[in-house]
Amino acid sequence: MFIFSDLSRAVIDGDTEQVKSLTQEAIETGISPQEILDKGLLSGMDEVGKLFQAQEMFIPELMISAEALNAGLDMIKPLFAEESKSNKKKVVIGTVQGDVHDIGKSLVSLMLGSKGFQVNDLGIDVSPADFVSAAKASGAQCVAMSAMLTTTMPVMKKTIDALLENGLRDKVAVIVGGAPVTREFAERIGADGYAPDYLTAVETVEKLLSNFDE
Ligand code: B1M
Repeated sequence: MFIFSDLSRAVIDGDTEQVKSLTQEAIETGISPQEILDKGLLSGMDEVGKLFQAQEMFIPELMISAEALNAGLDMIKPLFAEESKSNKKKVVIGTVQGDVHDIGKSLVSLMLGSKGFQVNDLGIDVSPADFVSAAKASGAQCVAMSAMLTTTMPVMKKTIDALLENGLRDKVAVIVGGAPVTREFAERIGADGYAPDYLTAVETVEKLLSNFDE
């Protein structure tokens, strides 16, 4: 469908107004939010990643593309929320300290919310101490961490250590993800779960928390 390639192009161009208008058109045409996201918005960001890698796009353009993508995402968020049914289990989520990439983390957060989890999204650049205090304060059953830089992956291990030091490690399941994170890395740092994408992340949290009381 042309609308998907047009939407991807608008993300690549960082054209927020065009992203908004095409997203609106796609919603009105009855295209599912999942398709708008995967075939339009994210496929555009995939291309942005390739252009950046090839040094054909630079940081300021990346930021503008991310803003444009987020504008479309904001419009489809309520459509995911309509499917929600509360299950009362609590998840604290964030992008780890030193890391400002928020798109993948926000998608995991959105999908968990749409499945009825009570999500406390701490945003980006979240320190181990902040994960610990949020988990403690909310009585969360799960801590979910995203990292997009090889240099920030070690913060995931530091956060697991901080949960242990604060007596929370056996009370929360820890799931990690993000482009450079692998299952092998997750196992090595003692995480309970790993997911390569936002849909698997939700399935993994559901599985991990199926044995926790509400
Ligand atoms: Co940055 N950046 N960036 N960047 N950026 C990457 C990640 C990079 C791979 C680009 C590259 O070099 N090819 C590279 C990292 C290399 C590495 O360490 N391995 C990189 C770099 C180097 C940097 C800077 C250091 C650049 C610089 O300043 N010189 C800098 C760091 C800033 C910082 O964080 N301190 C930087 C900055 C930025 C921007 C701010 C400009 C912008 C982010 C804007 C924003 O997020 N609001 C940005 C962007 C846009 C990217 C790329 C192009 C796209 C990232 C993205 O949003 N993808 C990225 C290239 C790439 O990934 N190919 C790149 C779409 C998103 C849906 O995918 O987040 O991977 P992703 O999420 C996936 C999965 O990973 C998974 O689910 C999603 C899909 O379903 N997932 C989880 C994510 N979190 C999960 C958590 C889970 C489970 C699954 O459980 C809890």
